[in-house]
Amino acid sequence: MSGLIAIVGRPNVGKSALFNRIAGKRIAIVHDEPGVTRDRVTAEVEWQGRPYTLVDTGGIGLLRREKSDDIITKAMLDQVELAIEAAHVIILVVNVQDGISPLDREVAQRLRRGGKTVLLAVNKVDTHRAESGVDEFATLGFEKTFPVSAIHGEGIERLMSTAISLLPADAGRVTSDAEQPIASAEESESPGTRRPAPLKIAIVGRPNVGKSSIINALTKSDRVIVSPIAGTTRDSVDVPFTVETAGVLQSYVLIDTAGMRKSRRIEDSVEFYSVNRAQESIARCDIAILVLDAVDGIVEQDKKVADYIVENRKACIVVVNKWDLVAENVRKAREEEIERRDKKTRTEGTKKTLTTLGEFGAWVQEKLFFLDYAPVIFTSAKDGFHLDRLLEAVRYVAAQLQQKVPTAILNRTINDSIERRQPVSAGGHRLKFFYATQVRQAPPTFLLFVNTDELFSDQYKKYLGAEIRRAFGYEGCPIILVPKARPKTVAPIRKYDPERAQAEKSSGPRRSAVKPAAGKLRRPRAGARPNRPARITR
Ligand SMILES: Nc1nc2c(ncn2[C@@H]2O[C@H](COP(=O)(O)OP(=O)(O)OP(=O)(O)O)[C@@H](O)[C@H]2O)c(=O)[nH]1
Ligand SMILES: [Mg+2]
Repeated sequence: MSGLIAIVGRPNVGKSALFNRIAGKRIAIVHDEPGVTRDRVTAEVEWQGRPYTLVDTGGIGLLRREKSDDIITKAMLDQVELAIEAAHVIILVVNVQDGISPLDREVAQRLRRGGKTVLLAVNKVDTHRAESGVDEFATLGFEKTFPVSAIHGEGIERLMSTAISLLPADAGRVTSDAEQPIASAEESESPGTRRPAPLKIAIVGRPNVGKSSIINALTKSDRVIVSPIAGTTRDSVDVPFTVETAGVLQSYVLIDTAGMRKSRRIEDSVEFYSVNRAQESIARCDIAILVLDAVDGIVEQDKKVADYIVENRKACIVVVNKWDLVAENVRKAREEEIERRDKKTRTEGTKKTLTTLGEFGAWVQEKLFFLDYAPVIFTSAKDGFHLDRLLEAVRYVAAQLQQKVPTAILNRTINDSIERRQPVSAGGHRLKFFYATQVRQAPPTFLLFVNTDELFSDQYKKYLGAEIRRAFGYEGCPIILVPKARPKTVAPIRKYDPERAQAEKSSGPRRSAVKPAAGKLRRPRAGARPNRPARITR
């Protein structure tokens, strides 16, 4: 059973601070500047054993008549309307230090018309003197008034106990597209809940490439704000999302993030925090979707974001969005190319224009060569082009992240690779491999026992990584190879050990992980084959 409690109020009254205080962690950006939170932020919270969904509506915006043409304000107003529609209990936050503003009155009026249960939280009651200002708010016409200090955590207990008691007993989970409850990974992993944690997918990229549009298109809702103004998304917003394929229900949390700009262009501290939160989102995600703009191509900042994904060793899918804007030109170029080919008019040495998605994909991978493990998908959030492929890629990469390579097959693959290409010796010493094992699935991490790790060059690491990829796929995932040297103090296994020889005589040869004399990996049992999965097709 879960109900929905929405926090509403005009900008800068302390909604986000209250949200954080109740949710118990720093989720929303709190900043002393009006209109900082522009999207709703949702969290699944528990108060005295009762689970419910808490929504920070992101400010009711300015008076309609004051700035009716401001699209962000309008979008914000729409979001609040949505939250009001979906909530069981609404907490209206006002600021005791400002007194009642005309906007408070407008909001209160709108809420009273809405007919939902409203609790009035008079915030910033940090001093005794401030307490006397609380009575003034009675004129807003709400029965239940709660003086609180979100920053100091005062009065929250009383407010929330009342809010919870007012949730309808049968309030089921809110399941509309517009307001699905969020189940964060940590919560899902908590003991007692058996549900697997939904996969966290961070949508990242430069400002204005269409990150929020992709989320809205995938969830078929207006869950996050989209606007042509770069820098619309300020906070990271978690959007729960469920898709059913072939009868299997998959749950994800899509994380909308702020566009990341060059740090020297960051204009204010709010943007600094936004970018910070976007980076945090990459750090906590399972898969990062790097969104590029088809019209702009790949610019320096795209590479920076890509770099950040690689640094964090995250699985990744590259999305080239706004394909609708270039599709027509690409189609024409393709026709011309075919015509040229038919007439054989292309002269030697002329550069071939890219005309197929496959060619474009290869070009993107070449440009982002350090992220070349990521599949490239071309989409249009506007007309829905290839969004199904994007979902397919997400499913595929998620499955790759769960792959566990049997040790025997892994060792045979590495052994064969070494046989095909020996490591180069340095100063008379050659790198020797003893044994390999997969120690982690996400990201796929392999421990390689070697004689000396200093001899394991980056080049050879790259070669072995590529060989593992060739054998097992791991498309979309970085492959991490960790060489582990045999400690110098440990002597190699003695050539002759009478006790061991005796034991082997009676029970057959004992399996040994380390075989220094052979200098190569032990062969796995015959018949074991690497199962390389099919690639994602564009
Ligand atoms: N033609 C076209 N326009 C798009 C597409 N996706 C997004 N847009 C437009 O691009 C603009 C920016 O979209 P947003 O979704 O707000 O971009 P964002 O990446 O979330 O931007 P920030 O939050 O500012 O970083 C809006 O005007 C969208 O309507 C697309 O596939 N095709
Ligand atoms: Mg956005």
